[in-house]
Amino acid sequence: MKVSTLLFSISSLVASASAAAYPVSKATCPGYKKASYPQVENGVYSVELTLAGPPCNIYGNDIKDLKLSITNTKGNNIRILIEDKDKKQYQISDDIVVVNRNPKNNNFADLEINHTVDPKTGFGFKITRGDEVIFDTTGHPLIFEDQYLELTSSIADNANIYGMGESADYFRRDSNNSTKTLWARDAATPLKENVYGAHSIYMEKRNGKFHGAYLHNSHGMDIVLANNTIQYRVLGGVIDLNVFGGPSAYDVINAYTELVGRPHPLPYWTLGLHNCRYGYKSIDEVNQVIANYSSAGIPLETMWIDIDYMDRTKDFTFDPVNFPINRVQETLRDLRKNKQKMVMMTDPAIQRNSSYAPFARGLAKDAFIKNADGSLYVGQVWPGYTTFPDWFAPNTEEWWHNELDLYFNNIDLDGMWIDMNEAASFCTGSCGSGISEDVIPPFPWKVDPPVPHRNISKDNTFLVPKYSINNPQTELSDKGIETTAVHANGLIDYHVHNLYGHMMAQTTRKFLDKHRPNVRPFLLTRSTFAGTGAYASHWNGDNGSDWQNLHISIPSMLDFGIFGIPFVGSDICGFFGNSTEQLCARWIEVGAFYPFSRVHNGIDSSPQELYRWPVVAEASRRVLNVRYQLLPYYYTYHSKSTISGHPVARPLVFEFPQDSNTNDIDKQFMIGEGILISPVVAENATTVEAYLPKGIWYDWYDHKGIMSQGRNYTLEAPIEHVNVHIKGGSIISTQEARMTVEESRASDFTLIVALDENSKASGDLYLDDGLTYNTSHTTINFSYDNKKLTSKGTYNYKEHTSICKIIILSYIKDKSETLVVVKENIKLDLNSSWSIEI
Ligand SMILES: *[C@@H]1O[C@H](CO)[C@@H](O)[C@H](O)[C@H]1NC(C)=O
Ligand SMILES: *[C@@H]1O[C@H](CO)[C@@H](O)[C@H](O)[C@H]1NC(C)=O
Ligand SMILES: *[C@@H]1O[C@H](CO)[C@@H](O)[C@H](O)[C@H]1NC(C)=O
Ligand SMILES: *[C@@H]1O[C@H](CO)[C@@H](O)[C@H](O)[C@H]1NC(C)=O
Ligand SMILES: *[C@@H]1O[C@H](CO)[C@@H](O)[C@H](O)[C@H]1NC(C)=O
Ligand SMILES: *[C@@H]1O[C@H](CO)[C@@H](O)[C@H](O)[C@H]1NC(C)=O
Ligand SMILES: *[C@@H]1O[C@H](CO)[C@@H](O)[C@H](O)[C@H]1NC(C)=O
Ligand SMILES: *[C@@H]1O[C@H](CO)[C@@H](O)[C@H](O)[C@H]1NC(C)=O
Ligand SMILES: *[C@@H]1O[C@H](CO)[C@@H](O)[C@H](O)[C@H]1NC(C)=O
Ligand SMILES: *[C@@H]1O[C@H](CO)[C@@H](O)[C@H](O)[C@H]1NC(C)=O
Ligand SMILES: *[C@@H]1O[C@H](CO)[C@@H](O)[C@H](O)[C@H]1NC(C)=O
Ligand SMILES: CC(=O)N[C@H]1CO[C@H](CO)[C@@H](O)[C@@H]1O
Repeated sequence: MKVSTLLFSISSLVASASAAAYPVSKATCPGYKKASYPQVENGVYSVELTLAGPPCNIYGNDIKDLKLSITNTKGNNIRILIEDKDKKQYQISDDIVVVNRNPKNNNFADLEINHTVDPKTGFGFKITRGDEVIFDTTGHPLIFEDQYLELTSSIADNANIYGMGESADYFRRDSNNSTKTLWARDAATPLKENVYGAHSIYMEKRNGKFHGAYLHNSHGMDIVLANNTIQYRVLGGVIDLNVFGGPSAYDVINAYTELVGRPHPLPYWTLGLHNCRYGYKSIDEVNQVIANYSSAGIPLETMWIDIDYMDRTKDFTFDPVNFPINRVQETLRDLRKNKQKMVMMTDPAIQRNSSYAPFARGLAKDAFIKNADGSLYVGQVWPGYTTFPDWFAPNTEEWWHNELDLYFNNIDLDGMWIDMNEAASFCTGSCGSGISEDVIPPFPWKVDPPVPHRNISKDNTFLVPKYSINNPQTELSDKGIETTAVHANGLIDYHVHNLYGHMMAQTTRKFLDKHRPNVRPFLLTRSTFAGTGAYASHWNGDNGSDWQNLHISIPSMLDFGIFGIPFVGSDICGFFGNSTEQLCARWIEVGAFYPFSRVHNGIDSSPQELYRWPVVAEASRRVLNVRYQLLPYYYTYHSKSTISGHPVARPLVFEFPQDSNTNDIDKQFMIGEGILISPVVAENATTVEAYLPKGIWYDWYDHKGIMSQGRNYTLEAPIEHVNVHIKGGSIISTQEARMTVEESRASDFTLIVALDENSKASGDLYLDDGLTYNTSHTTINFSYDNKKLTSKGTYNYKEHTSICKIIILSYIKDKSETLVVVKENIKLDLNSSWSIEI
């Protein structure tokens, strides 16, 4: 949601200053040498390392004695753990990120690791896949200090690098000169900078093959791409590096999500269209929006309410005048009657106010973050001076679950939205400490710009670390909980800042699982970390209503496919600023294909619900018609993601890795393997340059085929139209587009059989009740060959609908035209195998 825009101009000035602090003379760093005989125990190779010369102490104190452990997990995933021998450095515990160290599924690439000690640079290691070296630290001294780690590996010339974030950036990262900073931050998606989440996984494509690496570390870090290297500069902890051999992009993501957690299963209804805005003035306005979507014939599945419903923005309360609880309950009941849903927002910050029961109960349970002297840490968020739940404290879960239980007794929502969990705070430090509770904060709370900025002692290296990551704020603590704030176990926030949103999501999902046992919850979170996909989904935060953001929304979505959070999307039509009719039309033409498709808007922006402009309404009806027909297809890919992590929205380079023309493409994307979207993301354009990889591509609407050798095509794209193609060789399962997901799901199926050059096609369909965890399910593989359509599968779910139409598309090369055969008035069963001649 929101952010203080005021802070921007100030902070960007500071950014350049901190970047200039590097490089320093690393030449003095001695590296490490072996200090013991290697041991192999339970398949883990280990050896002690010791500093190979006098310490260099660049950004901290060199740690003399280390232990190296290498686990080669079935040839595909090598884990290299370099920790301090005394184990004093912070390591993420396995219950926070539930790592699976015993992978089952990954046995694709044969990785090998060799390590050496160079007389000049000391210990280094090399990981090879066959003849290829894919990770190589030799020649670059390892630096291991209490507050600074540095690990460097070589990358190819002009390397194809993807991943690392969260950051609004072009999909292929600039490998010659760029820095990805990992420090969760409440910022309005400034280009290339660090924002809400922290994901260190990157992937590199070389010669058509992918590999990747994930550094399991929660500290702030820069990952620098320059001089043919990738360099990790980390503010603490240990090196726990996991290298994945691929060789496909999906193999890497499979191995990564197997390690940190697979995406959670989704309730089917979440695939419908969502609408939200910050700034709805009353429940009456919300009701009007719901009605106006309906009368415009635009399917609205889920109505959202931002913090507006709260009483002076306090969690778990209702504004008695504008959002009285009984009226909100009534809206929920009405939505349910129409098979629609409702989601509302909850923030972590709790108003410090003894008369406010959630605070009083949290205090009694000792559930909040503290200052070093044991007093409460008090920052500022929407309701004024606030405390923050400490997810490390032993009673916090019980307290939070109780508050949620009381809240759900009032309003039994279909899903939850947790925001501001970086965790954002508008003032720097515990600014409410020492201020009496009787001081009534102004409402709505205005952000205090940090000018003049407070003076802090540079001697406290947890406030001002000697290595300054490229976080564009004056202090690391700006806009968030102070790095020296203390968690229950005595840990300061410096070490675990990036885990806050992840832990909140984990604890919140646990409640939702208890609240409706066996029903898959829906939870949306702003801040994420490695493995958050197992608990929650994500939207890309507070973007702007402009053309650049429309474009960047595509790579931002694709990044989260790598991060193991495939259910993702950006605010359709943009959050900050005023959208225009043209921009909003083009945006829904992209956004209708985001896995998570939600219109959202900022409080100061003019309204942009999809019915507001005639052109947008028409574009929405057309494109949502495509989306809703494709719901079974989307759902099938989401179900696959829970098993293999494979993303739903895919970059062309993952699907066509041998075709180097696809390396940079991030204005087009695929849904699954069979649907290509080529939208307009430029103002005033009425055509689009679309790259069609080698093969046959059928236009979604008129079925016209193109046989491409792999080149750009100029396609017509009038304002209400988005180009969608079906890849030859695919069988796409569709149902009818209706006003709700439930109605669509109950309609007849149509199979679109799009033949390739050999007149063959295949595709999958996954079916279950769309709601519970332990539902029985059916998986069907359709294939077409030699004029015969075959359905084979495992049928455990009793499906009540049937296939009532088949459309066969075949491109006739000699005539350069498409032959369309439609078979109607049929009824083919989805509960058993069959085969028919067509
Ligand atoms: C790596 O070490 C293995 C033995 O563990 C050896 O067979 C292989 O040749 C070495 N590879 C390289 C590239 O040095
Ligand atoms: C990388 O940057 C260097 C220095 O700025 C430049 O000389 C070189 O041409 C660049 N390489 C690529 C592939 O852009
Ligand atoms: C690298 O990028 C930074 C920040 O964008 C820029 O200031 C610098 O000039 C670039 N360096 C080279 C060698 O291109
Ligand atoms: C890359 O190498 C150049 C020349 O040695 C150096 O000035 C620059 O700082 C290096 N960049 C990084 C990020 O190490
Ligand atoms: C809903 O539509 C009605 C009728 O066009 C209009 O008067 C009202 O302002 C609209 N309200 C909202 C919130 O869109
Ligand atoms: C403190 O909480 C009580 C109970 O919710 C509320 O009536 C009061 O307005 C709150 N105080 C402030 C300063 O917001
Ligand atoms: C910071 O220190 C400077 C010089 O010591 C002083 O002039 C200034 O008022 C201080 N600022 C704050 C916010 O305390
Ligand atoms: C699983 O579903 C069945 C009904 O199909 C139900 O009886 C059972 O309690 C469910 N199990 C769990 C763990 O919820
Ligand atoms: C957006 O439009 C509103 C009127 O609806 C206007 O008050 C506001 O200034 C506009 N904002 C921008 C950023 O142009
Ligand atoms: C789009 O057209 C409008 C109206 O003619 C014009 O003002 C605007 O500059 C054009 N934008 C671009 C990017 O060409
Ligand atoms: C296709 O067009 C884009 C720009 O519209 C261009 O960047 C790209 O190089 C073109 N691809 C090919 C293969 O010509
Ligand atoms: C990538 C990008 O364009 N980000 C923009 C998102 O919107 C905010 C507010 O308009 C801008 O400040 C960012 O630059």
